[in-house]
Amino acid sequence: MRRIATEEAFSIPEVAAELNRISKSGQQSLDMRLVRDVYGDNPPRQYTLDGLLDWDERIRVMDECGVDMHVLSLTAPGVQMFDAPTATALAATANDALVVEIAKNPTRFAGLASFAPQDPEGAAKEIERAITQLKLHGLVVNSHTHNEWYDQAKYFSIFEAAEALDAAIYIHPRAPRWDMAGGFDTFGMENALWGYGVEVSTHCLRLIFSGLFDRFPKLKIVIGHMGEGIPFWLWRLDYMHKNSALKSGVAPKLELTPSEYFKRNFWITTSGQENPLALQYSIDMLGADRVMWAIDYPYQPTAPAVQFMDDAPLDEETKALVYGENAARVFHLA
Ligand code: 1DF
Ligand code: MN
Repeated sequence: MRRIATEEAFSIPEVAAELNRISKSGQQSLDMRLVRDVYGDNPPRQYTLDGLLDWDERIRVMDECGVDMHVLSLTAPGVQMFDAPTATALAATANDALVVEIAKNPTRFAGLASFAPQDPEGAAKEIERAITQLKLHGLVVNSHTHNEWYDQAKYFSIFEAAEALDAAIYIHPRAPRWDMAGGFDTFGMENALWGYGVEVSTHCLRLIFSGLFDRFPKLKIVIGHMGEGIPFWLWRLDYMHKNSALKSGVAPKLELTPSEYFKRNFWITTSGQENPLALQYSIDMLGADRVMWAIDYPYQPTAPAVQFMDDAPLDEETKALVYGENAARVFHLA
C-alpha cells in the first residue's frame, strides 16, 4: 500500500529571508508570532526552519517511517505577506526550486505550486506555467491574502485557470484575517490550536455561499485537518442556508445545497487530526474517495501519523484509497 502524504511543508532560503524582513516590520497580522518565532533573528523555533529547509533529513525521516512520497507545498504563510511584485517573483522562485528537488527524487516527491493572489492575473499566468511547463501536481494557497478572501470577482482568474488545468487547490491555513483578531490574539489561539481551522472553514463557506462553484463547477478544493470542522456541520449548514440565509434574501440562490458542493468540489486530508473516530465519520459522510492521508511535516511528527493510519480500523481497500490512491488521482501522480 503506497503511503503518500499530502500536506508536507518546505521552504527555500529566499522566502525565509523575506519573512525575516517581515518579522522586523510593523505589519499587523496574527501570523507575526509564527513569523518572528521561525524566521526572526535568533528564532526560538530555528528547528522548525531547519526542518523546512533540510531535504536530506526529510528523506531520512521518510525512509525511517516507511513514507513513500511527500506532496510538498511552500509552508504558510507562503508569499502572501509580501507586496505584489515580491510575492509574484518569490512564488516563481519557489516553484522552480520545488521542481529541482522533485527532479532529484522523482519517486519520493511531488509538489503543489504557489502563486501570488496579490496579483490575480499574474497568479493565473504562474498557475499556467507551473502546471503545463513545470508539471507540478496542483496548487496551494494559504487562505486570505492581506485580509481578503477569494469570493470577490477580481480573483476569478485564479479559479478559472485552476479549473481549466484540472489543478486542485489546497487551501492551507494561516492565522485569521486581522479584522477577526480580537477573538484569537490570546492563549495561542490564532494558529493550529483553533484560528487556522476557523479561518479556512469560514473562507471555504464564503466560496460556497457566494456561488463560486456554480461558476466553476469542476473546481477541486482540498482542505486539511479532517476538513477544518466542516464535515461535522453539513446538516446544520444545509438547514440554516435554506431556512435562514436564503429565506431572508441575504444570500444568492444556488444550484446545489452547501453539503452537495462540499461533497462534489472538496477533498479533505487527515493532517494533524489523528483521531480514528473523526476519520471514520469523515469517510462515512463524504465517501472513501474524498479523504487523503497527510502528516503536516515538519510540524507534526511522522511516526505517529503513520501509526494512526496503520492502526485505523478500515478495510484494506478503503485504507489504500486514503493512504495514497486518492492522492494519486486528485494530484495526477504517476
Ligand atoms: C503549524 C501547524 C504551522 C500547521 C504550520 O505552518 C502548519 C504550527 C506554518 O503548529 O506551528 O501548516 N498545520 O497545518 O497544522
Ligand atoms: Mn500544515
